[in-house]
Amino acid sequence: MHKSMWTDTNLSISVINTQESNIMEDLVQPEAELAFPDKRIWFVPTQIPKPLLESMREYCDNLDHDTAKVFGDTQDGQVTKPSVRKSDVAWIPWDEWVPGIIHNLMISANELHFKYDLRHFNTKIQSTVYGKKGDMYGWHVDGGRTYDVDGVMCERKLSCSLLLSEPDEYEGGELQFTYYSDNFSRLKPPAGTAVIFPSWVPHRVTPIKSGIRRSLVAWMDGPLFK
Ligand SMILES: O=C(O)CCC(=O)C(=O)O
Repeated sequence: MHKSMWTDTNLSISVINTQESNIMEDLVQPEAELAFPDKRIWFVPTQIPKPLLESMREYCDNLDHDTAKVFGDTQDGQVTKPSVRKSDVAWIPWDEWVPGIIHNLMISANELHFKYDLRHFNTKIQSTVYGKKGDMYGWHVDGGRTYDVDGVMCERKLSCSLLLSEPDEYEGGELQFTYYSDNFSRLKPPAGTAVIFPSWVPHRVTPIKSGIRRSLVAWMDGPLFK
């Protein structure tokens, strides 16, 4: 079953392994009571069978990965910036079978929980490999850039990370979220878990100490939040 992890501003939580922890049970809030800024992390233990997860990994292994980039300080496009982001990424066209699984998860999460006005997937889906010691992605938000689609200003609104690696395959590499100084989550979910969150929530992937962490990352866009 999908779960919403809601965090109170007075509560500091740490979810290292969602299978061993029942803390999320206590944090589930009735949907109707959740205000816009309280709709944050939505977990889907997708039950994707192991052989299918393996096929997804194989599919990603066959892609040409390149050094991940970030938006630079100017409008000149994307640059590599190892102090901010170190990993390898490849891009999957969104009409192939792997993104199809993720898009279903995102559309479902939106119907059940976020209820944003979403229009489309604006980019390809990202296969991410944190495969070298020190690979990481520092604090960032996925949203914040706006653009015109047929006269409608749009932005990234919903983000998804689908973990393809089991927690015991790598050390470090926690997916962390922060929202207010006393509200912090540390996640290392089982392979096949989708973590879906608003693109405005600050998050990071902590440095890999050993092993390889693989994720599939996708975004959905729509007219600006109002
Ligand atoms: O790898 C992940 O789980 C998340 C990566 C991320 O935050 C991003 O690519 O924007």
